[in-house]
Amino acid sequence: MHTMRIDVLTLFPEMFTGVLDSSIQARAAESGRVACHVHDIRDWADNKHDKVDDRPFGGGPGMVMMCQPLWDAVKDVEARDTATARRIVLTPQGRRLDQPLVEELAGEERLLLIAGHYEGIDERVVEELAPLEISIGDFVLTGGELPSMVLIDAVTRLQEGVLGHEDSAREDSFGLRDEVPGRLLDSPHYTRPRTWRDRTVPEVLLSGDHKAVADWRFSQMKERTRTRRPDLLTPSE
Ligand code: 9D3
Repeated sequence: MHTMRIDVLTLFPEMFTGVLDSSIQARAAESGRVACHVHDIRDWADNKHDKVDDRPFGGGPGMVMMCQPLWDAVKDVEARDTATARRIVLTPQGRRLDQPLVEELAGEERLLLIAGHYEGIDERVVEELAPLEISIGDFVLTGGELPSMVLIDAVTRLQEGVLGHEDSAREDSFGLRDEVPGRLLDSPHYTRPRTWRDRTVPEVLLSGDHKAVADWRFSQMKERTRTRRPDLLTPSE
């Protein structure tokens, strides 16, 4: 049995408690498939005030994360396990996270996630670490902590034995289907009662005809993708 090790370096480790204790992460930890370790970069500050950030050269608002604490933290934490870590910095300047990238990272033995905060990280330590830089989308957050948790959640659910039924990881709304290029959104879902506020469940779902149900769902997937996310049907590369 394999275990994926994830180390997170952050200035706000308390943000991760709760998220890592709940649902999928807790099950992954219990099953031994994923081991998550969160570290406070401040523990590696070598100055008497535990300073980890400073004012930007050239002026401007905000603070910049200093090279030394982060570099020392990476070196120490990496040495805690013999497996080589895939280094990742969560940054607005990074490659956009999508399911193919999640699947690639889910196959790694070990990840080292670095959550930036404040205006950013001193570029020299980023260059020295040569990490994969990842963004979760074109909107402004206050730091890389939530993006780190998003990435942890996405890769954890792909580890074998983490989900209840093995199919749901691969067969979800972004699962690959043939016939249509790219990926498809999910079809609508219904449960009891059969009528609610005069709204009835589509007849085909009550028919017991599994082929008809599968055909209906697939046509719904294609139609909803066409109207809501036509970009998914147009491979851009
Ligand atoms: C308003 C501050 N901006 C100055 C023009 C730059 C900026 C610095 C730091 C914007 C955001 C952040 C903090 N965000 C992240 O570290 C981050 C992030 C994000 O904001 N959106 C999507 N993905 C990510 S991954 C890391």
